[in-house]
This record gives sequence, C-alpha cells and structure tokens, in this order.
Amino acid sequence: MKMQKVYFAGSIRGGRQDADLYKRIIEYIQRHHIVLTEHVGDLSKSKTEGLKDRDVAIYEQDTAWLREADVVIAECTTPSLGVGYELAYAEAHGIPVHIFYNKPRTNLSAMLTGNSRFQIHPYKTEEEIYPIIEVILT
Ligand code: 6K6
Repeated sequence: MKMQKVYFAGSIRGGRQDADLYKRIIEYIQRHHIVLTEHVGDLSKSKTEGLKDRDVAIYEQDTAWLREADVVIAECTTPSLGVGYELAYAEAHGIPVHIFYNKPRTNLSAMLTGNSRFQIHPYKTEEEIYPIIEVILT
C-alpha cells in the first residue's frame, strides 16, 4: 500500500459539532497515511479560533496543501463555505474528491451531489465510513 497525502476537510467556522468525528476519521487515516490538515480535528480549537489577520496565512497554507494532496476526503454533514470552496479548488486542480455525509442528518447541496466528478458517500452510521476509506486509500 502506497502512503498517500490526504487533505481532510471539515467544518471550522461553519460549526464544530462534528469535530470529534473529524478527529476519529483523521486518526484512522493516520494509521497508514499522512493527513496534511490534522488541525481540522483539533477539539481544543473552537469555530472562532484565529484572529482575522491570520486568515491570509491560513488560505495560502491550505491551498498549498490542496495542490500537494493525492486525494481530498471531506466530511460534509455540517455545511461549511470553506469546505465547499476547498472541494471546488481540488476539482479545478484535478485532485480526486471523496465526500462523506450523514444522510439522515443532512440534505447535501445539489452542487456536490450533482457533480459527477465527486465521489459521494452517504452513510447512516459512522462505522460505514472506515471500510470505504480503506478502499479509497488502497
Ligand atoms: C485551526 C483549527 C481550528 O481553527 C483553526 C484556525 N483556522 C483554520 N486553520 C486551518 N484551516 C482552516 C481554518 N479555517 C478554515 N480552514 C479550512 O477551511 C480547513 O481546511 C477546513 O476544511 C475548512 C473549514 O472552513 P470553514 O468555512 O468551516 O471555516
């Protein structure tokens, strides 16, 4: 199995209610691969974290990591403008995009479900996520 560089995307200012789930997914991926965006699952960081004057540095670093990534894995149950932007940015740079969302909880945007270049993975329980990630990263 080749070690992959994974850009994990999840809501920050869109709301941190799923941050513990992001942390578990990141830790699962890190068993065999590199996660460029470990901070997305940092439970000590609230959605108001960061001063506005850091935003330019965040944007420049995240878009550099996106260009470097082998694959983007996004958890999209909590809607986030930043994650939506990252998905379009990855698509524009030819990087494969996999989107997970909890179907009973979320009516995902047609701009994601309607894009045939995105791989969409609806799930009902968290346990369904990990075998799919295993296949994505094989
Ligand atoms: C670090 C941990 C929590 O907050 C921070 C500081 N802010 C950010 N640091 C790094 N990446 C960020 C930050 N804010 C947003 N992003 C990127 O946008 C992440 O890669 C997320 O996938 C996405 C979240 O966007 P919003 O619109 O929900 O904030």
